[in-house]
Amino acid sequence: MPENFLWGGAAAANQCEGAYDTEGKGLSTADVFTSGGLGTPRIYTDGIKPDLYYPSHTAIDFYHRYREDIALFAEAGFKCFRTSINWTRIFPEGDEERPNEAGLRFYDGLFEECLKYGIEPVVTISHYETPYALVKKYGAWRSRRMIDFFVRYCEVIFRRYKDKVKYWLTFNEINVIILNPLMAAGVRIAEGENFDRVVYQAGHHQLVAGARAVALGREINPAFKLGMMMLYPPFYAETCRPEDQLAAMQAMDSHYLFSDVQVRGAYSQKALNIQAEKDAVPDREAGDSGILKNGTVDFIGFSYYNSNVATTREDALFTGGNMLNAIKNPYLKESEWGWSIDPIGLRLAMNSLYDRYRLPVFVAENGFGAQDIVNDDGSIHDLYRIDYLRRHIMAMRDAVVKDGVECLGYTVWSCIDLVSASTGEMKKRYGLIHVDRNDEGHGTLRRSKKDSFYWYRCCIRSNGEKLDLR
Ligand code: BGP
Repeated sequence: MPENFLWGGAAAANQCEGAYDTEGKGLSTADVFTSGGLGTPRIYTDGIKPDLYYPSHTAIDFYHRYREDIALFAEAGFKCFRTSINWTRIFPEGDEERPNEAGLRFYDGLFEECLKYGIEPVVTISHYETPYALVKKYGAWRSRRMIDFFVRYCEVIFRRYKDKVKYWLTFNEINVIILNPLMAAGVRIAEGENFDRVVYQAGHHQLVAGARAVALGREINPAFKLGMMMLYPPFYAETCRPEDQLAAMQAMDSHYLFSDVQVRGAYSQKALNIQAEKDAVPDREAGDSGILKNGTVDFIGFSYYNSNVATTREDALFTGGNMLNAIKNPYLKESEWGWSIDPIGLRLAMNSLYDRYRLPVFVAENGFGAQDIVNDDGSIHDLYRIDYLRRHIMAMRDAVVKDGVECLGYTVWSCIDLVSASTGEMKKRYGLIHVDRNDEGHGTLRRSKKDSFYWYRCCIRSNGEKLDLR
């Protein structure tokens, strides 16, 4: 792999920090999601209900234990650590004039701790946690007022951390707004509303906000690397029937709609047609096209877990998948949660993004959720996770070495066990480091290294050369 390749791990504030009301932090949407499970959706409650369990409230207590955790990341040889800033630590309600100093201090400490070990922080500005007060007062990203609140937040963090953080990602998986607008943007859509109309309007506000943030970041520190982040769901056509091929293309179009704006600075004609067809063209202000043009990104972050299948058949069999249930692919095995395991899909994703945009890509999330067994001696032999990571890293290497894709880094999801975004579970574990905590919120929170920790350390030390299972 290229010299200075950013090997590391990823996490998100709301899934690991806990301390949901500590030192002035306000409530975010993530704090009012109960836990769920496979087939049991998480419930979004109106405020906190005393008799319900909310996994983000303590999560893995990274807030108080980050020094210990970052020391472990350093031991694994991480070159970077991707995490997010909890917006509500900085602006508890989201619309204040002044930030919360205690929240800013927390991230000073966190980033300094990373830098102490030579670990580059890669920071997502908004990862699935909209300030809850903004949801109540303005309907979150439905409202154009969110743009100013978001930009104010960005200005504060860009100025504060300008010498500590170089890599920024604006919105986590921006295209997920079309799949889960509540999680991605704090937007709940009432029955009878035009779903697409609401989603594309809220999405437009995020695109404008993101572009303004990029332009501002560049002004504050021209050395910043400002990226976008999308969920990349490669769609295979089920057959070579032209109709299936068209279905696959159209499935991808709905996701490229967002990245095209962030990379090229304008909606494509096809995107406008998609929106018009659904009677969902967002209201735009006169200055918006200039803002979008002026705020294009430097690199493309994306998450990749599984691939999908597109078909025109109506009786197709579905299985799980990240954020969207996928049609079963008979050539692929699946995880316990039904997500297909497809390393070649990662190579295809990297090629498609690079060929389309000619900008460096960053594999910001890739990993394997599984139940782990802790043996009596404390060891955890997570060979299945090693196998998944190994095969995906090999595919990434092929994309870089054989296909010539420019790739800045790879951050495994996740470096440490944390709360699952879709199910709220702890038992769907992704970490290289185990955390003793269960789905009911019990456990010592003790950290211990899994076999995958040692394996990944070896991979990083050899810059992606040594990927043997043992
Ligand atoms: C991505 C999200 C992450 C993360 C991951 C795994 O879509 O950006 O926050 O959680 O998916 O998904 P899950 O936790 O639902 O298994």
